Amino acid sequence: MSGLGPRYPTEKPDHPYVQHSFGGFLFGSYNSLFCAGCGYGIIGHLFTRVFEDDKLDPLSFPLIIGIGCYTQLVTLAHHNSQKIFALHGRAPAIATGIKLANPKLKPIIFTGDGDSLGIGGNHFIHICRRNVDCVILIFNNSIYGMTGGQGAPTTLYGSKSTTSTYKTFENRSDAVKLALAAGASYIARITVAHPRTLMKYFRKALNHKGTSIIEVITPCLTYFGSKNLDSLGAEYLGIQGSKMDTGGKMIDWIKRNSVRKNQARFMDDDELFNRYIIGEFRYDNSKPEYSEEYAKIQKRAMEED
Ligand SMILES: Cc1ncc(C[n+]2csc(CCOP(=O)(O)OP(=O)(O)O)c2C)c(N)n1
Ligand code: SF4
Repeated sequence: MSGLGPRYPTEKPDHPYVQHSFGGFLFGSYNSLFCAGCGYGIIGHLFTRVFEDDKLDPLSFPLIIGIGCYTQLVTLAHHNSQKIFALHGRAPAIATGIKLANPKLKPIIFTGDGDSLGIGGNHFIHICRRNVDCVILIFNNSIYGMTGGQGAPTTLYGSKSTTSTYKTFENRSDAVKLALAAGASYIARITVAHPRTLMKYFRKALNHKGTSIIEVITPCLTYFGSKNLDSLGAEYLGIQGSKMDTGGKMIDWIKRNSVRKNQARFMDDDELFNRYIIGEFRYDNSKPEYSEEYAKIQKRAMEED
């Protein structure tokens, strides 16, 4: 949302759901503030598509939105959905409160890699541990987009960012491994270059009781792509890369840099370094859910009185 990159033209939305959103209804158009080529528009489209196709009631799915470029996705959300902007990284605390206050609701969290794994890392761990019934969509663009392209916990080793002009030398956080260790019950990673699978995982998460984590790899061409080469992740091959300064180049790279979980089993650490392993990593519907367990204790306490 830099305002630096080229912008999408103003268009009338052809998507009925979007016409009931802030952007569509109020302005009669959806003039995205994302840079042209940003992956967030794709995610917004797929999100609204699932709601529309499955005729989901937006009232049942409050949106808790972290702080980052993706926050602007709120303008696509249906009028009837409750929308809460969280403090940076604190969306899990709000989702937990909503779930306890009204267990019929299913909170959906929009969060960035910086929001969930940087400043909100602690909250992320504990919502997974508690297995609170909610869906967490982590938009991983490998950078802090909104604040100008600083390195995030997910920035790939050897890549450049505004705060690592030579190279990033830190180890990156892996949202999937973190969620597995912390105890979330449905965990998957996919990219915007795999839209059908993304929708499939999202639907599965909406029907799952417990904490669902879906990490979505998405391009930030303005701050990540334009500083980095598409040979990133294939350094071991020694090839010369070219700058990823368009959405298309970034999506090509994301596709090439993703490895399906089943293929990854046959690859060594060098081959997997800096790559994104995609697929489903856990689906466990036997794990107790936090608000249900809380309700049992509440009932017991009321009976004893
Ligand atoms: C408490 C607090 N600290 C810092 C910030 C500044 N800040 C806003 S967005 C952001 C980075 C967001 O990065 P990410 O979650 O990866 O989302 P993106 O912008 O890349 O979509 C930061 C550091 C803030 N808003 N609040
Ligand atoms: S994530 Fe990057 S490409 Fe997308 S709107 Fe933000 S700065 Fe632009």
